[in-house]
Amino acid sequence: ELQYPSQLNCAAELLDAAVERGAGERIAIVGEHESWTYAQLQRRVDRIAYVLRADLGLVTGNRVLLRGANNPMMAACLLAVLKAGLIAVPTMPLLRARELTAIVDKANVDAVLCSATLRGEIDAVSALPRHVVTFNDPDNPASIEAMMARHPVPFAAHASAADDVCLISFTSGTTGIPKGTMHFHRDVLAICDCFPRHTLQAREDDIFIGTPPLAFTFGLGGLLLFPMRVGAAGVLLEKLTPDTLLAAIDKYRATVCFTAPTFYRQMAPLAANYDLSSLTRTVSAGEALPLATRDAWQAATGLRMIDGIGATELLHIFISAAGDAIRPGATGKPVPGYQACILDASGRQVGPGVIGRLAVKGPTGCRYLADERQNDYVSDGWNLTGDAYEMDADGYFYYRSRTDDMIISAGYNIAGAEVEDALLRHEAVAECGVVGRPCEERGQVVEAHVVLKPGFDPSEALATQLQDFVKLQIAPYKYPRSLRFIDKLPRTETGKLQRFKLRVA
Ligand code: 3UK
Repeated sequence: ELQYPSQLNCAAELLDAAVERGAGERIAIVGEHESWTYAQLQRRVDRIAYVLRADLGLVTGNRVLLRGANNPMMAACLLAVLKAGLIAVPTMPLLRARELTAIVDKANVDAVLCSATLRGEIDAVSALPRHVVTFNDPDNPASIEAMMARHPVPFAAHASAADDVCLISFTSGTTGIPKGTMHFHRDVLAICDCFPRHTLQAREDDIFIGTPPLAFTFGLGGLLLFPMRVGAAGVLLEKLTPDTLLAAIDKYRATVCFTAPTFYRQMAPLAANYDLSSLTRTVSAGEALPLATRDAWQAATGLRMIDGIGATELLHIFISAAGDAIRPGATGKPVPGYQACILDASGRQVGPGVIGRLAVKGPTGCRYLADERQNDYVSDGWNLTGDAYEMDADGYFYYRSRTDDMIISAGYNIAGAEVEDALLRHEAVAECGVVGRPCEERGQVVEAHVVLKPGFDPSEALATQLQDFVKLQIAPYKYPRSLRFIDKLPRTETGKLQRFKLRVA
């Protein structure tokens, strides 16, 4: 059981506590153009907190929309919002005015802090709040940087309650309207005290790196909160590609990497071109990790991938395994602090070997902001993530599919992920997505959308070869009766395959 005092400000706990513990001169954040020690970060955060309170006149509980790529000022603004007792509403850099308008409206945003380069889309938002201020904009006299310079340090952290909301995180939403999820100050600390402590065993000398945006809780935890909790460093980089991430791991001697399975899949064949000897833990989340990808990454780097399932609703990873506890094919076991079980359609717990709905309970949980879907996600204190999972006799959890993506063909239940894994083992396949397409005769037919590696061209013969290849590896009834070649898979900004787009493609 995690215990926190009833009065708690998570930013003070992460930042001021680190400095008090003597981490002041250690590097907290590394950016493309600068790196800041904990003491430097603290001074910036304090000055920004004054700007928010004194210059913008924001009061406790006001909501501040944040918009920026992964860089040190974005991190400082986020921490300042929390430290000042305001509520952070981070938004994904690629969102357009229409989506931002929905968020401004739904979250009742009182102020916008926006990186100068992303200002354009904000100006197109209808019904903007009174304050829109830019950062990473030092030459502008109205920027945060200009206002900061006029304020002293220290800023005394706002005395928040442990269960005051401090973060509203919007789901990436593969379908439908984005949902805002509310999290407390104690939730922010709870995620730091679960996965990184028990599974990663994060240490002060770790250097965290990766791709997920800070506006995605995967990145917020992995690149900012987790390193700060132990006095380690987080590397924040904009616009990463598989090659530039590998180069950055090499350059900064990173020890812990966070990214999605696709990125590892693309990095594996390039890994030999870099010195990755500093890396000791690599975390894959956001989507199912195919065994083929786990194997390719391990063959290329010698590292056993740490798979972990997380969700915006639960803030971060709640099932995972590292080191000798890794069981290939399984996501892992509940992270200490969390419980998980599998439920059947009527909500009864099922035993090992039966596929059902994953249910999770722990120190964090789903609180939708004004959304009637709350009761679909939380039932009897258990969070229903919408994933079909299976447990084994040793308590390991195996991902099968999203509950609404299970393919039912001629009476058989088929998990698309299993077919994808089989296809990914073929030398010609770079990426693939397998979905159920409606069909008179079978209800649904298994359909594969395949992106080929450079040097391979689409043909009838190759399609047949891929179909036969699948039949050799898994039960033949699961093979994709329909197979299409495409140039690129549709993905969300968080790297998730948008299966609904494939079904109508
Ligand atoms: C899927 C996985 C299989 C799963 C997230 C780490 O992805 C995150 O949050 P989202 O709200 O999506 C949640 C859904 O994504 N998923 C995530 N990880 C895995 N499926 N294996 C995995 N390892 O459907 C889940 O319900 O975007 C991930 C940390 C924080 C996060 N917010």
